[in-house]
Amino acid sequence: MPERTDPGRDTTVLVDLYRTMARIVACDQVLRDAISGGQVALAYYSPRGQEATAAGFAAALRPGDSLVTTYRGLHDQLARGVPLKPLLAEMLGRAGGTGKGKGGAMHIVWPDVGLHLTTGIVGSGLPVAAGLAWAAQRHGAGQVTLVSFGDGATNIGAFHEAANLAAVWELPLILLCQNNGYGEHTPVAGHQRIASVADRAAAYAIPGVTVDGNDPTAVLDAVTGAVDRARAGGGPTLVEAVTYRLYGHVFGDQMGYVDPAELAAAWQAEPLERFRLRLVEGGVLTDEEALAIVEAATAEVDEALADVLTWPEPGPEELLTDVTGFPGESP
Ligand SMILES: Cc1ncc(C[n+]2csc(CCOP(=O)(O)OP(=O)(O)O)c2C)c(N)n1
Ligand SMILES: [Mg+2]
Repeated sequence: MPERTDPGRDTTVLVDLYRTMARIVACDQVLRDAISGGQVALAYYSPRGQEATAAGFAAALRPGDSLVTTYRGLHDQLARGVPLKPLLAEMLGRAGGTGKGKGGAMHIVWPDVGLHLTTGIVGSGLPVAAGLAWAAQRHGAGQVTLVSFGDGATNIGAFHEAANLAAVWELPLILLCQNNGYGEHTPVAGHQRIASVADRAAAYAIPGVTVDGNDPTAVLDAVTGAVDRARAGGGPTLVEAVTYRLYGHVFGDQMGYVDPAELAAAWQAEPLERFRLRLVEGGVLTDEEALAIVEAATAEVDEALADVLTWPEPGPEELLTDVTGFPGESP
């Protein structure tokens, strides 16, 4: 048995991180296959490559904490524990979805696990997250809010307003930037001049840390530090998880604007296989155990998708329910 490469780390935590990442990768694969095969149709923003970041931050949160994420949020939602079938059903517009199939993939909400907002408007989740953090601060039960967003979102005014207010009011907010190298088709160096997103924290006199977003334990440790600080009343932290968007911006993106050598290097270092090797070489998992985790994840997602595809779409009676602002509708 080789020497453990993660001495002092709870093996259960490591295996859970791997299981979470494997589930995200399986779900992403099954969905992309289903889109390619014409079984489903949706605008899909793959989080593949960013699974370690989601697994890491989710392991640092506890029940009662809040999460706000984006259209590229499947990994965040799965890691936080949104149930798979209602999640897939919402993405595919089925009545059994998290929003009765009326929100779609960009609007996943599941309050049971504290997921209060998924939004397609870049940067707009940040002020809402600051509001959730303010509510938690007033409530006084030690809950924190984590808001997940991209590198491009840090150029949006709403990011700066939220960071400033969170800093001034010392809100229990973790600003988690998943820096995946691009905003749509623009590399980071083409949309901001600073060397690192974490440098933005200095403008608000809050801590800013940069971590390897492809290493789940590095993310877990960094976010745990930020969460502890927030729970103790120390205010917000900006955590920049440096990662990579392996399938481009949206499904069908040919990625012609990406240097092929850069993409090949990113695939060479992709997070799931990198973590698997670390766990196997470190004696935490055998090859067979790691494979069994991946196979179980794929089987679970295959079954879930097949089932959800038989679920009905919302009927016309749903058109005017849960909707506000229609003329003639009673308040
Ligand atoms: C306010 C706003 N402006 C522009 C867009 C179009 N848009 C959609 S995704 C995106 C890129 C955002 O990049 P980033 O924040 O890095 O997130 P990523 O897609 O890389 O996860 C843009 C500009 C939008 N949805 N909302
Ligand atoms: Mg980005």
